[in-house]
Amino acid sequence: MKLYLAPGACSLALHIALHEAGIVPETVKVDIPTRKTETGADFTTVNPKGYVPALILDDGEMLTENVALLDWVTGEVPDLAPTGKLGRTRLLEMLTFISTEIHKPFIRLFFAETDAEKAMMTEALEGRFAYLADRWSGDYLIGNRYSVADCFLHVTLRWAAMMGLKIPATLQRHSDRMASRPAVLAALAAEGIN
Ligand SMILES: N[C@@H](CCC(=O)N[C@@H](CS)C(=O)NCC(=O)O)C(=O)O
Repeated sequence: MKLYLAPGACSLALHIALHEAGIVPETVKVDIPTRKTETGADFTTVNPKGYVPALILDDGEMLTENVALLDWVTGEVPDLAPTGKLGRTRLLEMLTFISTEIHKPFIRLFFAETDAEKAMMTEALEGRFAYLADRWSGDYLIGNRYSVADCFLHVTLRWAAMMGLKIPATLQRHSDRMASRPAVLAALAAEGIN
């Protein structure tokens, strides 16, 4: 299995989830601005969408899109998903929230061209983290059970720290706990970051 990633980018969520699932993928780093892989190949010939993550399965199938990929991991290892009648729906609800309401605004924050845009995205993101913190119970994001959603949240909390956002104490504790998980350490080491 081969994972195309950019170190520390949203692809890190899948990378952590794969390690949690006991899957150690071959990794290929992509330079996002040039869309070249570390071997100098044109990444768009692999994934015409041009963005990471892209996962090549052993049979050659390619999977893209964080929500689908993280859901796929739970198909491989159901222990990484919430349980119960609404478990999968709650997982997709949370992954979609992180993807569309947290991940995408971060992209706007990273590339904000004015202070006003930066302030607007900062406020929006801090509000969304506060929303999660206000509904938090237990140690994990959904139903007090560790899931692939925690992997995705962790990556966005790393970005929040990097951008100096205010993080609620509950989420900071989650991020600190996540940082010492062997799967997180293994994925970071493979990406050459800390
Ligand atoms: N819809 C995709 C978006 C993935 C995405 O935004 N990846 C970023 C890194 S965090 C990227 O590769 N951006 C390059 C680009 O959009 O050209 C997903 O949810 O997986």
